[in-house]
Amino acid sequence: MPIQDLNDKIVLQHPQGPSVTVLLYGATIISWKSQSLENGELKERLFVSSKAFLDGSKPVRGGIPVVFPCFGAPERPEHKKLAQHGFARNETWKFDSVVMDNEAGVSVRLVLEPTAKISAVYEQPFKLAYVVTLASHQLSTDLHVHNTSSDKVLDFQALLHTYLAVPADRVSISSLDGLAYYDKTESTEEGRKTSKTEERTSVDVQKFTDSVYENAPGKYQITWDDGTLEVRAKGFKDVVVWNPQQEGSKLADMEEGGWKKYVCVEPGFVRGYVQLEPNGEWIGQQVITIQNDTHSSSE
Ligand code: TA6
Repeated sequence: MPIQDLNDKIVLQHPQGPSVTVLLYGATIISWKSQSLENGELKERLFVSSKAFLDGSKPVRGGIPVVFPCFGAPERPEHKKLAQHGFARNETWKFDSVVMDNEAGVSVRLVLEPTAKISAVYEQPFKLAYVVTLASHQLSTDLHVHNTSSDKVLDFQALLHTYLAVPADRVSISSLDGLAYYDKTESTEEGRKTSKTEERTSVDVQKFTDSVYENAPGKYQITWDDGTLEVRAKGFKDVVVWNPQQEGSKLADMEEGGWKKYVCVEPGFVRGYVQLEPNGEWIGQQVITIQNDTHSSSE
């Protein structure tokens, strides 16, 4: 059964064993399992806190939450009634169609259109489509934003808030050197808004990290002693690297020590806004590829 519609979630089953589970709530991917390149055993590649709410009562702490139409605290007048990171991650999407189902992979399309609840807080017309594609060692997630207005430009931000299941204290992310970024861990508003330049050839998250990189290369290597992942992005011109470390204990839905089990590498368009012309379509794509699985030398 390559695709199971379980009402509140969709399960994609690849013929060779990998799987993906997508909650209709927020179109949040809450599991991606693929075989270890070393021994073929299925491994969970995403982190979801054991204290995450999976009942639709609040955004999922983990997996791949979809951020739209604003990133972080709303700034624009048209977003002032929205929660942090917008509404896409806490609205229930519809399972629209099967896009692909063959030996190469499985792909489904979910859609979100204005409901009365959304229109009460967000007046712009829009249609979102989210295409999730599972291959043997790769997961692709494409966010399509349609401006369904015939006369108004749609300004928005978008981001895929991906929680990669890797050891936070041993992972490094490259190549971000030379990029301008904001450091949201700075204690003052001025500090948070001060643009810095990344000087490290590879970035670690051994301390509280919340960096918003601008005009990033769209190709990121995530490496640790047990493996390597590659993240490629198109349309998402920026990237956020986040791990709260001990600050994570302040998050009610973060399991004890959960911050040790992931790094968020989040392709997005979050520095400035996409200005989408009437009847236009914008696509942001993330492709995560497992490149290497090994046991650490210490084992
Ligand atoms: O993407 C990083 C970030 O903006 C952090 O500042 C932190 O707030 C994180 O998102 C989680 O946000 P959430 O609303 O899911 O608790």
